[in-house]
Amino acid sequence: MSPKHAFLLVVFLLVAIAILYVFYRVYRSSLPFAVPQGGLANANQKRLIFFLLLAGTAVILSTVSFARSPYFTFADEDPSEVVYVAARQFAYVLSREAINPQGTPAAAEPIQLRAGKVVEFRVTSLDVNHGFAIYNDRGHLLAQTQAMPGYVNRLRWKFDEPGTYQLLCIEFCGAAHAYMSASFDVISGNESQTR
Ligand SMILES: [Cu+2]
Repeated sequence: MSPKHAFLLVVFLLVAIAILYVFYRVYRSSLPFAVPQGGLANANQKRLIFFLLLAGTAVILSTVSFARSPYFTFADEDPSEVVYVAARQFAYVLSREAINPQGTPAAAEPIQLRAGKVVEFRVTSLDVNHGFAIYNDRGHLLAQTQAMPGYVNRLRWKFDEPGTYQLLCIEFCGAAHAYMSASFDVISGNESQTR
């Protein structure tokens, strides 16, 4: 068993034990009420400690996770390229020019980006909510945002490797949702850009 699988197994077992414990406590709480030793004051004190611990855990987890929020990724770097994205059932329109949601649907143009440069995607939807998820050629999700009608969500990303990247919809949007995809190329930062 690889270390990664062993780690997953341990996490799974810990979660399973936690779930069993919750079920056990729920079962116990259904038994006739017994006055705790030390009376109700003791129980209230336990409850207070429990909630203080819970609040402390929430503060620690929020502090750790908010600092890694993708909203702040490349926030202090100006994008060198902007790509406008309009999602609709069941395709993406990618364009270098702003897309007017009320206008005639723009034709998708092939997009070529440069590696090592910050690009900003301005993502909207022409109909319902869609996902806008960027995958590399190994099928790893790199970044994602929602495509929402009436809103423009900005997603900044820097591609480290040249290659073909795939866009997939990860928000269920209708019958052909599973086939909603598009792709764009990232070329090495040194090559001259052709459009
Ligand atoms: Cu979809």
